[in-house]
Amino acid sequence: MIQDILKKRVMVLDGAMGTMIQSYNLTEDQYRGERFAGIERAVKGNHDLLSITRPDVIREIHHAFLEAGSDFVTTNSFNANKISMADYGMEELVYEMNVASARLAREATEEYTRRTPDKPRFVTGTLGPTNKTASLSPDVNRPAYRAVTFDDLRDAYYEQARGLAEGGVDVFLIETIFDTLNAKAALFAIQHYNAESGANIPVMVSGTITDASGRTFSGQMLEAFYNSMSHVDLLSIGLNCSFGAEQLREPIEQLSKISQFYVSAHPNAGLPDEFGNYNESAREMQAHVRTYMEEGLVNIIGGCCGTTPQHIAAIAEEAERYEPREIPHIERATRLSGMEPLTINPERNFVNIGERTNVAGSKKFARLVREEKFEEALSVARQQVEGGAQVIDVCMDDAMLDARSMMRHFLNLIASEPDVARVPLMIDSSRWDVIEEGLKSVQGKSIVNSINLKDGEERFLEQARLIKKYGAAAVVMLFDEEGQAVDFVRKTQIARRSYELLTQKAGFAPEDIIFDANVLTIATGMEEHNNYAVEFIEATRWIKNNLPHAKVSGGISNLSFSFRGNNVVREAMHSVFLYHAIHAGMDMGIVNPSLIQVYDDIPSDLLRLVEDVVLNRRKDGTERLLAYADQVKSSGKKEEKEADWRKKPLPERISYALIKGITDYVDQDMEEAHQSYNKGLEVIEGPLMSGMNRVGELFGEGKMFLPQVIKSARVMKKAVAYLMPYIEEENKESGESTSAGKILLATVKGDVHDIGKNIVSLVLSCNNYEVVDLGVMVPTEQIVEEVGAQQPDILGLSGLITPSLEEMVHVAEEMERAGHQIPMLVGGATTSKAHTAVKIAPTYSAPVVHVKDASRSVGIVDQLKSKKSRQDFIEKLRKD
Ligand code: THG
Repeated sequence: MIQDILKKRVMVLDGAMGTMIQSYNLTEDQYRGERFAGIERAVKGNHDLLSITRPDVIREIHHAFLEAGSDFVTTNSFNANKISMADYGMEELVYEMNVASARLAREATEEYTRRTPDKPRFVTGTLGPTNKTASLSPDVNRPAYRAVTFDDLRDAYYEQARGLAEGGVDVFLIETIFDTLNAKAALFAIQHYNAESGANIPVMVSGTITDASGRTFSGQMLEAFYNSMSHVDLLSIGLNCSFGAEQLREPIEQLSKISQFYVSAHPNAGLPDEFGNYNESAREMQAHVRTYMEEGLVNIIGGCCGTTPQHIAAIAEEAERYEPREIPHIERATRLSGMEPLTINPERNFVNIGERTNVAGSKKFARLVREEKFEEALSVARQQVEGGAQVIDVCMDDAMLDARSMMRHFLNLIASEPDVARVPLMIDSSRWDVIEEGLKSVQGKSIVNSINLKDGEERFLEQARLIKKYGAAAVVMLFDEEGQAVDFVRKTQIARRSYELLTQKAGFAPEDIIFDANVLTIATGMEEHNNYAVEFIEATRWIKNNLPHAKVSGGISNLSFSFRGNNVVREAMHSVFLYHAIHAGMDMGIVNPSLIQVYDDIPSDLLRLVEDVVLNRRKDGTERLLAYADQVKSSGKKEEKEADWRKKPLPERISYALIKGITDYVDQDMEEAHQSYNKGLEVIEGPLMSGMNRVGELFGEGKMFLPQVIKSARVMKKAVAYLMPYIEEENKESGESTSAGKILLATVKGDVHDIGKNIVSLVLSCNNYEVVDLGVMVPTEQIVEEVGAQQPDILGLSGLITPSLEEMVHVAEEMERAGHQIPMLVGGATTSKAHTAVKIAPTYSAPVVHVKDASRSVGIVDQLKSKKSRQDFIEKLRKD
């Protein structure tokens, strides 16, 4: 029914649940109701609980939005998952909350469907992002650490999906996605629920953009996000929250061009002001939404934060007036992603897959991993990408390693390395459990390497179905129950059989099948090996002509194993082989990208000899090539030339390393800096701070995105760690061994962000302040208590999201009530000078200072601590 309506008109989603609930100003007791009156923890702000304790409020909101013209009513279940509910100790109530929320929405829609039978209404069961992120580490020092795993998320979402479905939702909506891996876990859980229950509830997906770069919080570009989500036949894909309708228009337009699904948008009522309020009026928002409609960008429209029934009524007017978006014709292609999209289609050039991050294929990489030198191991990956790899093959199959946990560890590290993570990954293992571990660790659409028919059809199909469920493409090796296919006939037979099984029985998209036609070693001296390259090339041609949309790949370096040690000959062989295989239709190959020689650059005598061998043109080809090989000395590896940026002056190098997040040269550069600046602290306050300021500027302008900024913070941290012993020594010498003062820092309750706060902590520590960091999500009571116990000189509060503003006011009030008199600093993305002055400062009698960014913290703290300037500073602040 929904599909039918969507063909005819733009459908309307409702508006914000959260900000509507806030307008009721419910008290702690009202949140609790009778049932939870006696519980220990505070639950004010637990909106989802209201479906149980205050169904009247939720019902009223649903009715108001239905009255305004919503086709879809969204359940009050945004945080009703056991990960988010852990904050309130209410994990046990999750299922009940979801059933209750779905029932309330169901009752409301049924009532309105009865009233307006020509306009049936539908229930959208919302699944929020949870409060944890699976793709990023919350700890700058441990980039491979994750606060939540794919399995945790999958189980939590499954429980929620079951509750929503059993309560009667018509559609699932995975929304406000800031981390694609979280959303992939949700999609996995829903696919599982749908298959198991037979319910087949359609799925809407809606991402969110978190900064000026136009990327998701986990760093993905929009098309990359789309590619990561489109393995499921979605009802719609769209964007919500993040911006107002005006700012969301451009990304919606992008999505509208690439999406084969219906497109949805539910923007905020403008951007929040300095007080965290959304002020765009219904009429203003309507005008912006009209520009969507005029160009046919959307099929479903609604509102997010700050939108009221008036906004929805205004939007519904526009929805009625215009035609819906027409789904464009989207070319079939293999669409992969890392943080950036990668499309492989026939028009595209050959795709290089980097082979060096393979413990079985590189002695160096194997040693680095075994010795746990992960920074260097990551540099191998980075060099691959810099050398032109468009995908990276990662293999941890080694008897001495725990391949499974190493796969996870290394992929997690890659995820926090935006220069590497921009490309899709090829997860290479002969063990299924290792592959599955890999699939649970990547937000992008990757390639599984590999599956085959060696153990029969059942296992093959089972693995293929799982790969599809996780959302990946797959390399299919041409093996069957009888073994490896070496000749054209068997290769093509197995390819056809695999293709038919995958497309007809596993529901696999043909463009997600990548055949590996087995590149086998030639010129071994055994006659039966001589035609291997030709068999591969001919099989490639056949596959491309007979199995529509499937791709062909292979491991190129296998070809030349018999010339190990002679890279001149090996490279020439690879380049000749590729030249002919690509002509036959080969799409991609596992190679050492920085060692690919240009076909035209091969000396003509060598070229003829190599071509004789690869194309099997003469019987004595191998002998003749061997004779030639004896003459040329292996040039070994080409000199790795030091990158150009290393030649720049020191401050520029420091700035470059910070912006690019390169840790390789930090120690060396810091040593040099310490020698030329004489004092450790001056290095921090000079070139390091100015580099970090540049990072801040670029982030503000949308030219850097979050994962990159985290890497910069890591470089900063490493630099400071290197300078620390010097600074301590210097402080001893100058007799400044006593601390300059004690600062207590905390990210307030409800907020998990601490990158900025960590930098503040770092800078203050470096300036001889003793910093006590209480961490994130710190409840007000704990902050106030710790101030009493620790007796700090100054308290610093941090927060990134809008609700933190209110929480900070609460902290100030409680500080006042407890009679504390120390100055308070306020910082973080949504905090502002105006909000601090007008909302926080009046509730607290000691100075409250807004700190615009980390670099200002030392100056402000110094002034507050100095007897001389303190009075002037406070005076100026008051005036301001
Ligand atoms: N098909 C698929 N996957 C594959 C292969 C394939 N994965 C592994 C392998 N084959 C492709 N990768 C490599 C990696 C390195 C080398 C060959 C293939 C290689 N290594 C040097 C050697 O052995 O001489 C090692 C040199 C060193 O230690 O530095 O050649 O075919 N689907």
